[in-house]
Amino acid sequence: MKKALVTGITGQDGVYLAEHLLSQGYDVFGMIRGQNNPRRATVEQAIPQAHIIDGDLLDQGSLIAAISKTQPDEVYNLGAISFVPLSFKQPELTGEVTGLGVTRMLEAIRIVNSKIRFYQASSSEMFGAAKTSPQNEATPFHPRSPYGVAKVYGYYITLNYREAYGIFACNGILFNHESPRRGLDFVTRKISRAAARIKLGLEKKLKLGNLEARRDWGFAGDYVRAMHLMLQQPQPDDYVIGTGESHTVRDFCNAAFRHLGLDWREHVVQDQEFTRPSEVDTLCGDSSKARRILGWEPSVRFPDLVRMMVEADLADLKHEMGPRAASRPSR
Ligand code: NAP
Ligand code: F7E
Repeated sequence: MKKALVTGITGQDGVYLAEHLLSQGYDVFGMIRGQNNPRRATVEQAIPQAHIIDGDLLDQGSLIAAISKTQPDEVYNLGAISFVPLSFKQPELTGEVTGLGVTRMLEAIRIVNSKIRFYQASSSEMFGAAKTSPQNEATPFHPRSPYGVAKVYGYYITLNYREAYGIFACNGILFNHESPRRGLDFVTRKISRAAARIKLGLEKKLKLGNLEARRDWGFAGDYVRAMHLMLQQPQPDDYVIGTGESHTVRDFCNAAFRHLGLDWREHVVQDQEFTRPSEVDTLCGDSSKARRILGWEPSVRFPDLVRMMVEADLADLKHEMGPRAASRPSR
């Protein structure tokens, strides 16, 4: 039975990836940081078959200990400070976790067993202010946030350990991927949650920043399949993963509210608080290489993704409200 160690198991992708690896017959170890991490219980409930192991990307010794103890065949490094606005507020910590954390994990692999295969969660945010569209593996990087800069460092250190030490290390350059498990602050989930709350009469307004930003949004469940496929190839390589379609934040609002019979223009207000010191205006992924070599295809398109997220938030809120949901006047 193959063994995989996953950092960031408490995040959106960590849970989907663990489920996928378990379905492929893996023994899965999920790394959790901190004392009394509040998300530990959620992971234990969602994926009870996964084993929890302590560790922190800020702590080299804990990574060496985790690798020595679990002796994995594959390591998936999903742990990061991943919220772009937080990276502007805490740029140094972002560099430590999202950037140097990759080096610490690669060092742990090099020291304990350099045959372990390594996946690095690289990001389309590395392209930032790209001059060409769509972006592929050859597009130059121009990150626009401390997060994007830290991911560029993580990308290159992964490449360097491949070239210097022959480690089977791959970068998955993933465009935005979403789901009902997406963190509540990311724009898609913020919109789906608010639309559902407004529908149920729990809220009236939704404050957003730049409505013109354009992203290539896919479904997280599809994207974790690509991570696994990268580590099953005969040679390590880097792959762009996206749908090839992009939409604005405004489009997402329109689709989400319309699905509930609402007009987004009556509810969405713009607020400077949610604009960024420097923005990534538009991103769109060209995944031809992944389609050709990995045989990877996304299965969920934009309208279905929006529907999936809105429906899940509505069901979740109704469940939380109990009988109150039926008696409350909805919009
Ligand atoms: P997420 O939901 O924000 O999860 C981030 C994970 O990192 C959490 O489990 C968090 O654990 C963990 N983490 C934070 N600080 C850590 C530390 N010091 N040591 C160890 N773990 C730490 O992110 P996601 O959306 O699942 O994304 C997974 C990865 O893919 C991230 O690296 C992200 O940057 C990257 N990525 C995401 C997207 C996307 O669209 N989702 C696209 C491209 C790349 P706690 O629960 O302890 O905070
Ligand atoms: O913003 C705009 C915002 O925070 C998307 C992370 O997973 O994907 C994610 O990064 C766009 C931006 O994601 C609000 O300005 C408008 O242009 O959902 P987001 P992100 O910054 O694209 C990449 C690939 C990653 O790797 C990251 O880890 O939406 N926007 N109004 C807003 N964004 C937020 N969060 N909140 C707003 O109110």
